[in-house]
Amino acid sequence: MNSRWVQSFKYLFLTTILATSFSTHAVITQVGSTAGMSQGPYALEDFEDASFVSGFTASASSGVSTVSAGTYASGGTPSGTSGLSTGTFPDPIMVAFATPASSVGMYFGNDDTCCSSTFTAFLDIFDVGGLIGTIGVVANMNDFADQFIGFISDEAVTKVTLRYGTGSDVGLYHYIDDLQFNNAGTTPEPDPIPEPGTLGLFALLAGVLLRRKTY
Ligand SMILES: [Ca+2]
Ligand SMILES: [Ca+2]
Repeated sequence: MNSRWVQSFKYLFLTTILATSFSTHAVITQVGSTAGMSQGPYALEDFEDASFVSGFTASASSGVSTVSAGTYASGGTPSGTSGLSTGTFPDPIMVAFATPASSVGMYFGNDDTCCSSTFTAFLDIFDVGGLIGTIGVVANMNDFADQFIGFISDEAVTKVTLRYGTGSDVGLYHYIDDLQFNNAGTTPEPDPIPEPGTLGLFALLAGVLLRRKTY
């Protein structure tokens, strides 16, 4: 085997490794408002009563319940007069889906300066195999549930967990409202976006063509 083919083989090997390793990653795109939730239709739960829409289960280690937006979020609410919080604090809220979703979002609040100077609200995103991504929003610390955290994904998501900071280092009740989620099985995939795996293949082909021209 001459040196040209040895070099080509090395290049092919490395590019294939890169393409394979990157192409398994989920493409999760964070959206900043409900307007960016483009994989509808969505189910919406406004937590105005204890009878929730079907398709999800909310839980926390200390339990969850609907609570007063006036008490927990100084009345700053995206809907009605109540939201969802936990039995004790701090305690992250997990939302699991009966049928996998590819897009989930919610408002969060109780970002009260009483008990924290600043924190980031994180949403951990899981599929059947475990954690596939995390998105975050820096809280504006006005107590209101006036910030949205959400995403669209190219992978089916089985559950999400909302946590303030690490989930245990912010002395506040986690509080959410207007949870929305879709059904990954009946919604179209997002517009095709070149994935790193695809880019790697292009790089490989470009490299081969360049080499052919060079020699
Ligand atoms: Ca509400
Ligand atoms: Ca706020």
